[in-house]
Amino acid sequence: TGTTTAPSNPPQPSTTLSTSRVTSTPPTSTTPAPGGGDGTPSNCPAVPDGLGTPVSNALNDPFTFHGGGKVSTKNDWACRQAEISQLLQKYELGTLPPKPPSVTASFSGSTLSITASENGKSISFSVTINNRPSGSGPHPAIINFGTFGGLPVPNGVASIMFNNDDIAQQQGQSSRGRGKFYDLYGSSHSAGALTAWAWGVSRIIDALELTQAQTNIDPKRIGVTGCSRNGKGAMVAGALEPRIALTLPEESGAGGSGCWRIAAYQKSQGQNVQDSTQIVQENVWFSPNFNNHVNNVNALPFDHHLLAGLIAPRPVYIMENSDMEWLGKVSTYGCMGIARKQWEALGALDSFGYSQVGGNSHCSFPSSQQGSELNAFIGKYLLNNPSAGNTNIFRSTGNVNFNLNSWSPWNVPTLS
Ligand code: MCU
Repeated sequence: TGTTTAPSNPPQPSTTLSTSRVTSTPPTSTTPAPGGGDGTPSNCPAVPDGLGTPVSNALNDPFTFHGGGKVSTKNDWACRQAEISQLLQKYELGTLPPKPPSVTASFSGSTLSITASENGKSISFSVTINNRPSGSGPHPAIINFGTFGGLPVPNGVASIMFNNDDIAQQQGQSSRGRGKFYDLYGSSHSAGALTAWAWGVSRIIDALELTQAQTNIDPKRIGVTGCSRNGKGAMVAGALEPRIALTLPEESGAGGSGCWRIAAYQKSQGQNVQDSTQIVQENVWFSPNFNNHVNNVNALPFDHHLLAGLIAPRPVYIMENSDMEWLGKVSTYGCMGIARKQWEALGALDSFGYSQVGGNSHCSFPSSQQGSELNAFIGKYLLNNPSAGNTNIFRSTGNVNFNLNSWSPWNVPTLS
């Protein structure tokens, strides 16, 4: 057993939803930018108030700032990611709190116990680390949300079992504000369950950083996965936590890898697709603030291609199911086909995979995605094997009829 206490927090850039400047001072440490993005932005343009110009029958331009300026460098991209994260938190996800002043952890048997304290309140939760590889290490691990589905994880990679419902419940409307996140931050905190779970993932990584000598798990090689509602959680965790090395959302559908505008368009054509108006009735995945926008998603300054873009250029492999439109056959294909252009702009197409197949029931992982796709991503990005296979993947076996270019009427720059 080892017990380690976090050193007192270095000053961190604010994650509040200030609309003045993302940050006006140069970075003071190598702490990753909170709220998404791989770099610490410097000299970012101010984010104007308001929703901006509506975008209809197309997805928002990733490469134009909310205030109208163009994104032309990788540093601009880090600024744009910080801006997109702010906008997503403000209008859809709710606020992601920064790391609490005290995070402590201990590891015993296979249980990693975590305590986070702030403002005189404390919460504790634990995760189980299964299949810890023997041998020198440190070894990579995949954080697995909840109980739906689950991926076949190859040898050499541990599985960290995360009971996300313990952090934020998802049992319909009555579970709003319930769970340990809300015990710490108050039941009327703006964060929806997806954001609360991402906060929990960040605390797991904090704990892995504190206990590496005991766990022999490498906090720099952590993947995250979950299926369906928990796939939405995996996607949001990968987007909001830049320490996630590999994001593996399984059948996340609407609210994950699907785009609101595409679903709204399909619904107008009479298709039975999950859309924004339905999803906020069904559950508490999003902030209550999102309710104000679900009837007019064209007004939003983002869609979920930009949520995915918070991951770029880090690696992501998105698995979807072509058998039911409800699960986002078209809305995820179109959304992620356009999201992919962000990895293209960054010269990182080897880090982007979208694979949609059918014939498997919801959340039962199909073997057709295992050998040459999932194993290639895990091999290359968690097991450090550069020859693990091709990871530049965009495919559907579902004969999807969707015009990616007409829905993305903007240029893709080469970001230097
Ligand atoms: C695909 O994820 C959800 C979906 O959004 C819901 O509408 C449906 O009820 O449940 C799916 C799920 O989480 O299945 C386990």
